[in-house]
Amino acid sequence: MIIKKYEAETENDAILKAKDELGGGAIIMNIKTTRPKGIFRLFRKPVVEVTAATDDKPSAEPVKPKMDAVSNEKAQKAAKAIEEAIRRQKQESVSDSESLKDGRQKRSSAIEAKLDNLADMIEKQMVVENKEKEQPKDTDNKEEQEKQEETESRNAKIRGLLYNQFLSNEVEESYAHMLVEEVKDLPDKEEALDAILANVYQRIVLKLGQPQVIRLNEKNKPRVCFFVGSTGVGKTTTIAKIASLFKLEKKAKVALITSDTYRIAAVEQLKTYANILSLPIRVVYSSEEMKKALEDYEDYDLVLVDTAGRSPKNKKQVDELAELLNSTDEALREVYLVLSATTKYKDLKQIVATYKDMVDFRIVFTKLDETSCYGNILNIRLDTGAPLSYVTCGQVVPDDLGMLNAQAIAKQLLGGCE
Ligand SMILES: Nc1nc2c(ncn2[C@@H]2O[C@H](COP(=O)(O)OP(=O)(O)OP(=O)(O)O)[C@@H](O)[C@H]2O)c(=O)[nH]1
Ligand SMILES: [Mg+2]
Repeated sequence: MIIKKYEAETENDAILKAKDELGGGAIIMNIKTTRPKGIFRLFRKPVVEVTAATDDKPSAEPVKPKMDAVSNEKAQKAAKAIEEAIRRQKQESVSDSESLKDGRQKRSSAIEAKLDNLADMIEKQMVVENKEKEQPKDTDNKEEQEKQEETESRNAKIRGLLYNQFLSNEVEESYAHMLVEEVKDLPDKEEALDAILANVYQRIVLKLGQPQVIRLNEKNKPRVCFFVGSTGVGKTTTIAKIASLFKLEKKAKVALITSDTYRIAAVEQLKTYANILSLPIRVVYSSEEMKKALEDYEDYDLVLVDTAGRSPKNKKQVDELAELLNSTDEALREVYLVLSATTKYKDLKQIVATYKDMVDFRIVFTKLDETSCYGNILNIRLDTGAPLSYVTCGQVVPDDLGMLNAQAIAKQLLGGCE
C-alpha cells in the first residue's frame, strides 16, 4: 500500500493531485486544513492537506473462460497439422509421381479427417462464444451480478487498505483483522467507502471507551491516587501536571506523598514541584507511614502518591508496592498505571499482566509526542479492558497533559494526522 500526503490551496486541487499521481482508484483517508500559526498567518494562506492511499499492486486481468483457451489451442494445433500435411503433400507430388494417386487418396482422406476434426472444434468453440455473447441478453441478471462483483472487490480492497493501515500503526494483527472483518456485511452502496470508514471509526471509538479521570470525592474525604509503573515512564512528571491542574484550575486542596525512597533525586524532583505549587509533601518508607500520612491529609481533596519505578520482573519490588496499595481504603483509592506509548507491545503486555493480578487500574499513556504509532493504546485497552485515562504529550508541566481523546486516536489509527 502507498500512503502519501498532498498539499494544495483547495481541497479539490489536493484531491486532484493525489488522483493524478496515485490513479483514480486512490482512496482519500483524511483531509486537513492547516492554518499557519503566529506571525506566518499574515503571509501564508491556509493549506489543505489530503492523505491518500492506494494499493501498489495493479489489479489482476480478468481470466478468460477455461474452455475458450483450451479450444483455441486445439484449433491452432489442428490448423498447423493441416498446413504441415499440405506442405508435405506438395513436396511428395513432385518427387513421387508413381504413387501419386494412392498417396493422394490416402492423404486427402487424412486431410479430410483432420478438416472434419477442425470444423468440429470450431463449431464447439462457436457454441462457447455464442453462449458468452448470449449472456448480455439477460441484462438485468448480468448487470446485477457485475455490480455485486464490483462492490465486493471494492469493499475487499478497502478492507485490505484499512488492515494494512492498522498494521502500520502497530495495531495487533488479530485486532486489525477483527476491525475489518466486522464491516464485512455492509450494504453495497455507492458511498461504501464513507460507510466503511465511518463504521470502523465508530467501532474504534467505542472500543477505546469513555476515558476515566480523577473525580474528587463528594463526601469530604480525600481522593487518593497512586501512580505506578516502570522506571522512567513519566510518573513524577504526570503527577506534577495533574497537581497543577487541580490546584490552579480546579482550586482543589492537593497534597503529595512519595514512597520513592530508592533515589534521593526522585524525592527532590517531587519536592521541587511541591515547592513551585506550594503543596505539602510527605516521604513515606512503609505502609504504616503511608496510613499516618493519609490521616494527616484527611481534610484535603486530592492526595497524589508517587511510587518508585518497578520492573515487572522484580517480584520483591512488586510485592512491596502491593502492600502499599493495600494499606489504603479501596473506596477512596484510584490506581493509575503509567505506560509509555514508546514501549514495545510485547513489553507492555508483560507490564500490564503484572499489575492486573495486583489491582484494578486505569491507564495513563505518556510520551505520545515521541511516536506516531498509536496502535498500542488500542491493543492494551482491548487486552486489559481497563479504562483509559490521561495522556501526556511532552515534558512541559502543566500544559502537556490531557484526557485521552478517543476520536483523535481513532482518526490517527485510520491514517489521519491529528
Ligand atoms: N517527550 C516526553 N517526555 C516525557 C513525558 N512525560 C515525561 N517525560 C520525560 O521522561 C523522563 C522521565 O520522567 P519522570 O517523570 O521522572 O519518570 P518516572 O516514571 O517518575 O521515572 P522514575 O521515577 O525513575 O521511575 C523525564 O525526562 C520527563 O521529562 C512526555 O509526555 N513526553
Ligand atoms: Mg519518578
